[in-house]
Amino acid sequence: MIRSMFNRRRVAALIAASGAAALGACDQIADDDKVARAVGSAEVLTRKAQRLILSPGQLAPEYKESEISRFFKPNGSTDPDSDAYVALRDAGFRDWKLEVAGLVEHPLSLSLDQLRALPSRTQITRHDCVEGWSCIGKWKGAKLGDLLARAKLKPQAKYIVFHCADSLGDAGDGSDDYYESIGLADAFHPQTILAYDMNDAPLEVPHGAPIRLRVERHLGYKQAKYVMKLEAVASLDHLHGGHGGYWEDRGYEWYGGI
Ligand SMILES: Nc1nc2c(c(=O)[nH]1)N[C@H]1C(S)=C(S)[C@@H](COP(=O)(O)O)O[C@H]1N2
Ligand SMILES: [Mo]
Repeated sequence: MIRSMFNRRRVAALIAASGAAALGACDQIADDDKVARAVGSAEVLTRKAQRLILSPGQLAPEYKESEISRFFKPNGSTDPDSDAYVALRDAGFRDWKLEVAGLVEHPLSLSLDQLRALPSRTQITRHDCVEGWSCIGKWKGAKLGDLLARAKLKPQAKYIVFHCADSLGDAGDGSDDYYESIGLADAFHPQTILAYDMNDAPLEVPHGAPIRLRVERHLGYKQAKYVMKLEAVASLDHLHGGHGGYWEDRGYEWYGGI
């Protein structure tokens, strides 16, 4: 029963998931109607079903160099226009710092060079957007678990929040700023990285420069771009709409697992 629920959602969200066929370019994998139904599916059951089938440390599939998409579709924000971001970008992110704050013993402020000096991981994975396309890309970045171990989470910390430099509307009051969040199992998962390289080159602006999250067992909207600040929190209730992410506040599941 649980297995069939799991399969139904998986099939609806990711028509091509089991095939793992080589994708030369971004492939259309699901039509909008199926995606809409998947987004409305029972999140709690999905999460339980996934736990039964996937062990907590299970890796997302990784691909060969030859399977990397020739074109990786940029989506959502592709060119943040806030004065602060534009100034950082125009200076080649020399003055950019990642803040690590909230429920940590040692708040950090790390330059790109310092982030590059941390333990890293490189992985070729498939990005699945709920809009119905997938692309395969190669990512290199700092292992989030190692970084959090340095900052040392306080015992009350339950979630890591990713605050981004962009907003998707023009409210101008911060209410449409992009943000995301993950639980600690995902934060310490070996494939969870703050990626600064994509396909062996520094991450470009359309894909989230200078760093973006890769949390590989999750859908595209969890892969926060333009990450400026990490915040360890005990609850998501007080942030923006209270559902743990920009799209979650607009109806998507918090646990965008695949
Ligand atoms: N900061 C930020 N992160 C974001 C988004 C965004 O609009 N802003 N869009 C999300 C969505 S829906 C997808 S599919 C991916 C797109 O990543 P890409 O531009 O590298 O393809 O980024 C995700 N992360
Ligand atoms: Mo997406």
